[in-house]
Amino acid sequence: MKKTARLSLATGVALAAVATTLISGAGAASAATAGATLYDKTFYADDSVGPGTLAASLGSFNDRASSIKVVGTSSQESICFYLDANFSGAHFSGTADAGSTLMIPVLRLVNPAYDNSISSIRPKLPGDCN
Ligand SMILES: [Ca+2]
Repeated sequence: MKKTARLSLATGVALAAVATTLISGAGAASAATAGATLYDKTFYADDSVGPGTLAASLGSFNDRASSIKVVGTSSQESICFYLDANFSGAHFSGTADAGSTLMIPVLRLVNPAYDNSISSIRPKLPGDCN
């Protein structure tokens, strides 16, 4: 089963990404944490942090994310990513439908300003990230 995940930018541009299907069942539970996981390097390499859906600051992971996954487990997950702490500054959002994963392997290709710049995340409110 494949579903489409969406990445919405503050500019209103929407990108589509082919979502991977999560493996469910015994032995795979640890692979499916709902919400966002941020990785220091591109293609999900090196250190990572999994704040899930809410973090007013990312602590030692501030300004480090270079690739991202957003996982929708039992329900759709739509996450806002902010370039400043406490949900402020420039932002964009990523959405994964239930049972799918939004993959952003090279964040700088979405927007060079986003690379090594994410400082907080929270669930997308109805309508917007503002
Ligand atoms: Ca980085």
